[in-house]
Amino acid sequence: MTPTITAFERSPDRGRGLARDMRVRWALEEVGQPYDVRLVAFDEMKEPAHRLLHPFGQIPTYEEGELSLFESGAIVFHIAQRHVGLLPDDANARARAITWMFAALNTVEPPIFERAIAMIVERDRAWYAERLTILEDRVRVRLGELSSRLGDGDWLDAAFSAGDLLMVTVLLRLIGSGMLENYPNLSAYVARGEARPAYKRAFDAQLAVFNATQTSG
Ligand code: GTB
Repeated sequence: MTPTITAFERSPDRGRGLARDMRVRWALEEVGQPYDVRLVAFDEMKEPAHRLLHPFGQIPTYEEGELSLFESGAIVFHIAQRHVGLLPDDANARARAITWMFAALNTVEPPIFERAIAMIVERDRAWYAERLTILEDRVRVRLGELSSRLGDGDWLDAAFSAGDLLMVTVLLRLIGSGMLENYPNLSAYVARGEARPAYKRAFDAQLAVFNATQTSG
């Protein structure tokens, strides 16, 4: 059965692949699972019909027959469990890969997300510069720790896994900030993720959505 995911009809990131449908698209591409996409407008996300799929009125969602999921991490985990390619067979290696999935979403993403939100909603506040410094310091702490653990490895735990997929999507939010560049191994790690054919297919698919909005007006 072909799953259907939801994505922004008009993503505020203008096709840069930063919205969270990107990680779901990438996971589906990695495992070779074709999928359909239903595009939703901002107001539509808050309607009862969409809230049946997503209690918080957001994207992405995932529907597959009777199953309906929300939360990008849970969706990627579901895809990784159902298909070969995103989680190792060895039980301990699998548990470690799942640990990295949680680390990406629970430990590394929060300070990066906080910074991104502050840059949007707090920019005009008198204390913005001071707050941004504090938030960026927190991001740097996590980047330093992650960089130390990655060392000269290609991926976080031997083979590429769903943990790397989520971590790369989290770090991509820092592109253009100048912060990632201070950790050459992390920059190379992100580039390694972006170079994967499955990433490129997913990226092109979401970019095509943005490009279509440019021609349709
Ligand atoms: N924890 C949930 C998950 O991981 O699935 C969070 C889902 C979420 O934040 N969805 C956002 C959404 O639907 C889109 S991805 N927002 C609409 C709303 O809440 O009303 C977050 C996002 C949005 C925009 C950019 N950007 O422009 O760069 C990047 C990321």
